[in-house]
Amino acid sequence: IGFDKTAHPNCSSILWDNLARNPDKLAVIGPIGSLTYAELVAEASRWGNAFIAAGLQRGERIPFFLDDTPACPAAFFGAVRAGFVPVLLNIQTTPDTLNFYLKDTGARIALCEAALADKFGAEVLDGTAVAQVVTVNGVADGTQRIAAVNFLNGQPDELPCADTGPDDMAFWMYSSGSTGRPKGIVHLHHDMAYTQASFGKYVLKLSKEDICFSAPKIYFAYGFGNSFTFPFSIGATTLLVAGQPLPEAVLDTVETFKPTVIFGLPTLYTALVRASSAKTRDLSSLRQSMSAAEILSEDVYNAWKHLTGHGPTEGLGSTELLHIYLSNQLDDHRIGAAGARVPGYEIRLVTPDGEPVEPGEEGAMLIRGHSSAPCYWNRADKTSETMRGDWMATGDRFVERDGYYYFLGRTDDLIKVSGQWVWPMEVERCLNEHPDVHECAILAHELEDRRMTLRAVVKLRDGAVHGDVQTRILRDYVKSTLMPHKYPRIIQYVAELPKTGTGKIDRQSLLKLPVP
Ligand code: 3SK
Repeated sequence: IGFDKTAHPNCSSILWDNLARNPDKLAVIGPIGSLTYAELVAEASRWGNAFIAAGLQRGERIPFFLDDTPACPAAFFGAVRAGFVPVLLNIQTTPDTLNFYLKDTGARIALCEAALADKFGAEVLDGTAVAQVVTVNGVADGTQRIAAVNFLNGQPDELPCADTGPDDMAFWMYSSGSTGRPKGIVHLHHDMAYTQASFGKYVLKLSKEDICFSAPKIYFAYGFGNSFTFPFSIGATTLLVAGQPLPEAVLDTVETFKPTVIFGLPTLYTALVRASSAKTRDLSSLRQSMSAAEILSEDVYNAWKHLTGHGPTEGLGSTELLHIYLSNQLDDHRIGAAGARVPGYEIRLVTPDGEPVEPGEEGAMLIRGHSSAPCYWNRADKTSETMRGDWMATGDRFVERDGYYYFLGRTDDLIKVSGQWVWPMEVERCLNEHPDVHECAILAHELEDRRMTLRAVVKLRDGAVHGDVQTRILRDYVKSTLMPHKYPRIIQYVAELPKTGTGKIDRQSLLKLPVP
């Protein structure tokens, strides 16, 4: 793809290049307000200057606990231009994991939505180096809190670029891991430009007139590319909407702001086509829809095509690679395939010994491309397992037919639910702590439409009564203790869990248990 990484010493140029190109064009629109490129650059400069004034040193991490509003790109691009390292955090993170993130990043300053400031209580800050929490989109009481308006007050609206290089650390995201402890995925300054030079240029093909709307949030790598990298790289507009992307709200947003390109997951498209108002909505602004992370069912594909005139284009990516490396083309959809190799990425399917498989045989997928994270922060063990030289082990098993890759399953225990990885053992531990549960096992369950969900097989304690009420209690317990997407959609009760000869839960026989 002829990518010259030396041309990308600091990823803020993705935004700043628009100053010369189209300063008065709308960069961001949405319910909170809009900003032209000139206004967004000025705001980003204030953020960068404020971080410098706060005494941060080059390379220091800044956790972002932010929803999708104009403040997010402003703070992100200001931070990276000034040489700091934003760490994009899922705003549904539980307090103990948030405490882990704050410690792992070693951060002294964190950003937080004012409406979520309660999440930064004393127990979350305990043992961390965080001395200041900057609240965005409002003011919140509390010690160590400062509202963004005050933090930015008086800061200049121009910001010279720090002397970074293409291979310097630019930003992080966290990914769940099969040990339960999340891993900080380190991305470099040239990585965003690489995803634009590959997926952006060869598949997405946005025009300057496009308005992009990503239901997945910026703190997911998928949303990050959709809302930041691709629209800003070519001077298009991004539509940022805070709050949960519930189906009726998403349909309202499409009617009100008229995006031309929508990005979602199969879960969203399924909910949208089933929404009671879907057929009466004006979706005519949409010329293109993208779906990723999981397999989309043919029924949902067809129903969306019926509503909008086009089916979603499917792709698959990973946070480690920053965006999509397998994709269908806008005018060539293979339903059921994750897609073909995106130019700029090399793919190998290998046996458990690392040997290339024969054509048509299944294998574990390795990917190579210049948007690849070099390491997990402070996790040499996990880094060497996953990052093998310049190849990345994705943990997915695939078979290739006619250049298209078909997903067969994982090489580890992780299950992707609503586009996010879940470690079944974490959910098992959580359910086992509920006073009504004697023991349980969590299994992957594929829905008819091919999305994955979790199924719990539970033996209750003596005296606990199974039924709908118990099921609701256990689901709510997981939702509130872990994160909402980790709840088991199916819970079935058994008198005994089958065991292997060594006394372990016999998962093979549980797989044969009929699902109610
Ligand atoms: O397929 C995914 O899960 C993914 C992850 C990160 C970035 C982009 C995508 C589509």
